[in-house]
Amino acid sequence: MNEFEKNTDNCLLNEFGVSRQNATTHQLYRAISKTAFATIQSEWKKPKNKKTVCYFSAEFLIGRMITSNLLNTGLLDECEKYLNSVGKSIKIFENIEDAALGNGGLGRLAACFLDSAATIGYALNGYGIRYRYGLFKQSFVDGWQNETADDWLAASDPWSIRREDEKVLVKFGAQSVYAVPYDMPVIGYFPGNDKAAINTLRLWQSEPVNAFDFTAFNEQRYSDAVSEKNRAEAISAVLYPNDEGYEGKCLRLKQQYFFASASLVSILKEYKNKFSNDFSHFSEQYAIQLNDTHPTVAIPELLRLLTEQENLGFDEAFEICKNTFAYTNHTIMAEALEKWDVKLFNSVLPEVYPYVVMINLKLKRDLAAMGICGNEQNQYLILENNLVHMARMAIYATHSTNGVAQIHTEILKEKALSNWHKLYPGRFKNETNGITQRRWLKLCNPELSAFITEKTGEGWTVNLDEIKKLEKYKDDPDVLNKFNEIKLEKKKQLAEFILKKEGIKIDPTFMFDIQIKRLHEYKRQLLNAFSILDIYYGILDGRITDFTPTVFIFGAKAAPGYRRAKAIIKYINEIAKLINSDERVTDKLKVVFVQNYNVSYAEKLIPAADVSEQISTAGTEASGTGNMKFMLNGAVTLGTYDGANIEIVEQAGEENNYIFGAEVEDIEKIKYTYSPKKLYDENPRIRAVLDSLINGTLQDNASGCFRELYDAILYGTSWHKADHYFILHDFMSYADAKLKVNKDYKNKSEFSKKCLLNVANAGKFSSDRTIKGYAEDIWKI
Ligand code: 26Q
Repeated sequence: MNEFEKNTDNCLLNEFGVSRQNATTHQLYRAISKTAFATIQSEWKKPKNKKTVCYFSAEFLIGRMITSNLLNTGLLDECEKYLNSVGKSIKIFENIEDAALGNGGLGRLAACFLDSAATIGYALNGYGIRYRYGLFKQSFVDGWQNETADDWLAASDPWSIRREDEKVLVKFGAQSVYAVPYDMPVIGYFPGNDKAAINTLRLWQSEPVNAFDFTAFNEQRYSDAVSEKNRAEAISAVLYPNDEGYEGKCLRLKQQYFFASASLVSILKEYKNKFSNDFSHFSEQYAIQLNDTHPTVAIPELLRLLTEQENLGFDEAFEICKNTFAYTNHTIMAEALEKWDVKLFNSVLPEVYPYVVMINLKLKRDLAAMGICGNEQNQYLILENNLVHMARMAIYATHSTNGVAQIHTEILKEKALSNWHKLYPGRFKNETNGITQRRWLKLCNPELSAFITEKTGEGWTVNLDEIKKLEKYKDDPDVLNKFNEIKLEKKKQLAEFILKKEGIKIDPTFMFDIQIKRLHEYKRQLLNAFSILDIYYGILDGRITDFTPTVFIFGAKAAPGYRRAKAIIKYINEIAKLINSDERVTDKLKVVFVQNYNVSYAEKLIPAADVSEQISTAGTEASGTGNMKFMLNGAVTLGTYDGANIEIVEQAGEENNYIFGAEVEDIEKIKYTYSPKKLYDENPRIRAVLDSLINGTLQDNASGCFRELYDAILYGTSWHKADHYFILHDFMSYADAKLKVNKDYKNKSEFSKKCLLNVANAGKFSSDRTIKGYAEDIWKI
């Protein structure tokens, strides 16, 4: 018996009194995790003698930890053998919950960055919130989204260590709570890589200072007795299930301050252990990256701590802040930039607000010195119109602002933040997003990974550029065949999983066309839905012949308060019902909306895709990262010139992808004259799909929500013009592109060649490259 087996057996015996033969899945999960954890313990928390990066983020969408940790420690095979010895496989851990402590792209990016930094060997630690409940679980009831709490801790959390001794007191005016850190090891990819490190993800949990009020209890005021506990625990209770859409809620601000303040206090403590009260080295020792504006309250908080507790002067403290902090912007849409009502801010954080005022005064002086006076200043002010503008603070009080894809950064510089760019041109940078190839190829697609390794060597796991070596096989029929076989195998596996989870049977020989991402109007799931209906009508009326059988797959969660997004889910589910029950198209068309789309589901869907749907209105998707995952797994992109799609096509060739629709410049030109009603009146195909919303073809249970979608597209609303996201404008171009993919798919070898060329040219999209970019351009490490 080897060490791993011995230790796991011991752990099972000691903790649960069971042998491996009769251990439950949860017991095995815990014992294997603990054993793997023990093997890295001595490497963890070794002090590192270099600059440390602190990645502040309200979200870390890490997904399932056990498999990636086993992969990175090199224990995956041993674990598989261990489980095989009792007739099980690593698949049993599919029932273990994901850690869904994030909404989507921004949170998943943070998780990829942790993996990359540890693999490269940078000292980068994550700081965030240990939400009691992560993103809600989704199911469909009669086609409507239903939400329930995500109890991710139910199976215990073997990967975290509670550090009672490092808890921190956080004050909100009269209320005080403890922030208790739970540390998770972030394990770099070790096999064959001597640079790898083990970093830390520190997540703070909010707890009461006094858990129980005995006096109140004795006076029979039972709810008073636990009210402090409830109020404290509320702070880290739930992740806000809302991306983009701004919602100024007092609890959200408390969350942000809670983790920003606790993190800073613990960083300062660490720093002072080394340098005591000499703060002149602080920004050489630490870089703090703000993942969007969500942790930006850390800026006035650090100012407060340095001046009030460390007795630094304001200007000196401000310089330290500026040199330490850097800000990443993830959205173009002005309405999504965080702003807080001054009254609310001041009442929740009375100790911090004065520092916002001081930063604003300093900004005014700087503006005046640059010749910007009077009303001219308003567009820059952090305090304007009774609002605290977080993005303005994040740009002004840091040394770097970056966008997340070339086009996004250009739009920031030329439009959204052009005024700031004029003031501080040197501060603006681009760092195109990336994904970790360890999770998004090696782990989720072992079949393709093994084949790539066979053809190019092992190097791509830590240097994705090496995947380019695959390109020389683009005309090799054996390689293309094998490539096809692997794709078919992944499609079979997905079909089996979907049958089990959704009870829907899909044919793995169909083409798989997949759109998975948060549900948003700008991402245009509705455009996809319309085009499917158009294909359905086209097949029925004979306009479309010779159609390659296709299954259209959706996965998406809608923010619970986003009514129109929920209407779109219902609409797509009704389309699925209509099409899947029509025997005339059974051998041609299938539509599936999977429930509870999350990281683990993505790991199954992405390797099985032939077509990746990336169809946001040009100029709206900052980058996208799902697009990169599909590319790496050999799907072609059907997409607009938006976000990172542009760079994907630049790498893999336009001829190997399917680009359609208006570009940013086109939209600029038409945006004031655009008339969707005209397109509707003139084009019978557009009319047919749109009318399905109101003519009884599809039922919304008399809620009126389909009519509302219809009206929004044709007539607009009080807050948006008609068809704000140009769905009808792009419809024909999209429908044509979709039929083109469908036709091209028939030529198996030509199509596989496109897929292979996408894989071979995905090197740029490793988050290893991204994180090296941040290290060089921003953190200077
Ligand atoms: C803000 C205020 C109140 C409540 C919630 C929020 C909130 C929460 C999450 C605002 C935004 C988010 C998440 C945004 C996000 O995921 N953006 C995506 O970031 C990716 C990584 O850079 C990009 O690839 C995507 O294009 C972008 O949409």
